[in-house]
Amino acid sequence: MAAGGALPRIDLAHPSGARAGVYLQGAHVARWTDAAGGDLLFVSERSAFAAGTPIRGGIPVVFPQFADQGPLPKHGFARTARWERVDAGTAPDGAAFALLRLGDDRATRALWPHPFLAELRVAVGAVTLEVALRVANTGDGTMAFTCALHTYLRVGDVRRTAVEGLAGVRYLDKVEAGAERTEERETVTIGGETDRVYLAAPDRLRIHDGESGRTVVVEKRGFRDAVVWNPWEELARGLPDLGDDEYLRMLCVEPANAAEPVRLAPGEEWTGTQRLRVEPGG
Ligand code: TA6
Repeated sequence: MAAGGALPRIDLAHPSGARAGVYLQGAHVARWTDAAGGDLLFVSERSAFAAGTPIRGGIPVVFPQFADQGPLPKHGFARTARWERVDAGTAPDGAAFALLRLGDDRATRALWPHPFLAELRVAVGAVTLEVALRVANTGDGTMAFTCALHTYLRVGDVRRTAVEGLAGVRYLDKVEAGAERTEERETVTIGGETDRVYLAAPDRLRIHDGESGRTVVVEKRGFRDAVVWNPWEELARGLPDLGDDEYLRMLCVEPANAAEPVRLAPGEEWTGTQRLRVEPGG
């Protein structure tokens, strides 16, 4: 177990040289480098890495409330909760993995009155990172939650970054007060503040970084929606844990159940998985 600032972290190392770092706070993947040494996740230079403060970058686990869609703290409590390390090692397919767990306690029940068990499994291969969130309803009543893996991809220049795979998909545009629209573009480029929930999005998207020539293929299972977020210049200036120009080096593409909650009867469980795969630039 390593420490980043004061926060304990599990470091994963694949024989190929690929690496990942997972903080117990939030079960937060805050570093992923592939076998070629490419740094794939954006983390802000201003992120505090302090107990109780969300990490700005990496893959925050959003649960049990997406954004401000309810009475809980923004994006729920999972991203600042202390998760427990259950297991870590080498998976049968050779991936380096870690399994972390979060259950309800007095603090979570004060905010959200549901007994639950959440597990996050992170697995690193030579050019892949797989993150699976499993949630079980361990109580006697039905529970409903929204969630996301709020993935900050590192890009050379967001103005030269393209997202492929969203043509024809309906989306809620949070920059336009939640207006519902249809994506017309084969290739979505970012030229201003962007905050969209693409509804029932395709399970595979390609994010092409024009600066490095690198493509990251994002595959999801279990998650219905895909959120695309970049704060752009003005909003970024208002975020104390993001440098003024850092918005240029990040794009969030987030598998999510944001528009409609997941509903679980007692004893039921749900799993959502995201698999990221790097295709190097030519
Ligand atoms: O997923 C997009 C979003 O909900 C945006 O509206 C934006 O606020 C972002 O998440 C980051 O939220 P945070 O609380 O981490 O500043």
